[in-house]
Amino acid sequence: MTPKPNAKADIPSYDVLILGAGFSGMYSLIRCRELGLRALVVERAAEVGGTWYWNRYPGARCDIESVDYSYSFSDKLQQSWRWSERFAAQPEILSYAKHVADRFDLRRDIAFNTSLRSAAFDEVTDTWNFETDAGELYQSRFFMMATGPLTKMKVPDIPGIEDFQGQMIHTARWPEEGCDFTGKTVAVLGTGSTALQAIPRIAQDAEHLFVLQRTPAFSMPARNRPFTEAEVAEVRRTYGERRALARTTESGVPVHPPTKSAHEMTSEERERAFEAGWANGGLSALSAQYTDYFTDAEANEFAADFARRQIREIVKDPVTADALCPTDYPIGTRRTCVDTGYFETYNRDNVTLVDLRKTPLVGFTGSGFRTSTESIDIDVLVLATGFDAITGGFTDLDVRGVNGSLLRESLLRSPIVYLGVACSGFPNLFLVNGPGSSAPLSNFMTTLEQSVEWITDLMAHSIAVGATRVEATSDAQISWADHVADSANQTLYPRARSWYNGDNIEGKPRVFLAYVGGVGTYRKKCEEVARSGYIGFDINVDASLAASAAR
Ligand code: NA7
Repeated sequence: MTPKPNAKADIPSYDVLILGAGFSGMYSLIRCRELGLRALVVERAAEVGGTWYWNRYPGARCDIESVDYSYSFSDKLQQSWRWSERFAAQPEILSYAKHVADRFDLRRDIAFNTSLRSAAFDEVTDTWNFETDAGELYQSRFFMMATGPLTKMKVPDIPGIEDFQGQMIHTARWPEEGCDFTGKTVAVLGTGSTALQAIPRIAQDAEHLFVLQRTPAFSMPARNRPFTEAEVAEVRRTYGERRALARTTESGVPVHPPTKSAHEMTSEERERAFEAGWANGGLSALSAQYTDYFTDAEANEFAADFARRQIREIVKDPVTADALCPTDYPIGTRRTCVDTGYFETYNRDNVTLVDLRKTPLVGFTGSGFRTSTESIDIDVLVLATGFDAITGGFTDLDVRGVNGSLLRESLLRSPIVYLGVACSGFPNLFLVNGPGSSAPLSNFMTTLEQSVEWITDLMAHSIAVGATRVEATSDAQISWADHVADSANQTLYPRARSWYNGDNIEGKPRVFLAYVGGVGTYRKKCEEVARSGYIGFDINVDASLAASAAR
């Protein structure tokens, strides 16, 4: 397409421009089509899949059960897709995304290999104007940022890192052809969810693996296994009920919540519950056992103590086991990991844990890394250092709203947007599962469907009433941010340094970025706002459009 900067009439124009062809963006396109809205998706990758396109490091897999980490909007789709395992690996999830793209013929409305450089709201025409890196121009009435919470990778600023002459790979940009570790000395920097999945796999092939750990992680065993035909049949039979329940729970998975406090259980009862949870595995192996896991320090410590005992039982070397035991934050307040054989990996002769709290990382050299006590040569450095989470996908791009104000600056001042979807000063812009939504603490597939449906309903409503401009009020945004903060402060979450609080990115304000009220409560609050005629939004009706919409 030839850009024609001065010929606005020739600029391709849409009702909605959707940024990102991950699961949120794909469903946004499907919903827009259903509502008769002309939509274009802009995607920097060559394929659909979003986070599952980029994060193809060894061991990458979902830590929500696959039958629940999938779209629920089409019964035909969920009845026809067969997940092979309890927790699907990245290639299978990417195949699923491609299958959805084929089945719903999505690619014809997706501009792949296209990066937006800027988006600017035109206050005269109430439209968004876009420019891509290649200089192409687009315009649209609405702009949906479906950029995902784990998009902008974090590359740590560590002295000498740019001097390292070996191979350096960030897990979120794994080479498509893979990486052969045979005969190589490898260092993995980081021990979050990503590293815990990758480390056991890398250790199998590497000559030697050094794990550079600053903060140890709590991790639950996945107990992953293939699905039997009987299980598949049962899930298909009960899919409707599973999905309905998932939409009402705190975490967006179909599990009935616990009813008892930890203090209403004897220590034997708690131990039995933990043992059963640990044997079954999965993210909520311990957290699902009682009601006050995230709110009561003593109740939380019961579970933390159990998890630490499991580490000490698995890891043979007591010094290593000790270093792997988290002690300075409540369990669950940093994202709990789910692993397959992570702690067992430290019993291998070719794996060394480098405890950066005891021997801090001084920096990198041309040939390896240096701590306060030693220098080690390595061939490959794997950065499993995470993301500028939740806000990074929204602040990366130059987005200008009313009076040319920058979204990046607005989110730096006050990161929580109204209902997690709309930011005052940025009319007709919607953030799918943005800061202040329940998404980061939940099954993302459940929350993205809710978010996309709610946003597209609001767009359809504004078109129906003849509005050209929809904008969250500043008062509504502030009061939602207060509610999000009050809710977080009633839990243990703020006690940990974590990406939930923006702690992992220098200069980011310390604000709890997710709504802890849970998926079901969040959904109800959003529904109430819609029922009220979208209280908290200014919806400017153009009289002539209203008349034509009514005809
Ligand atoms: P995380 O969970 O943010 O983990 C990043 C890891 O990298 C964590 O252990 C960090 O240690 C470590 N890190 C980052 N920077 C440094 C520096 N400068 N020095 C030493 N160590 C560092 O990212 P993941 O990709 O594992 O997981 C993200 C989400 O993806 C996950 O929660 C799931 O929802 C899926 P730190 O904690 O800062 O001490």
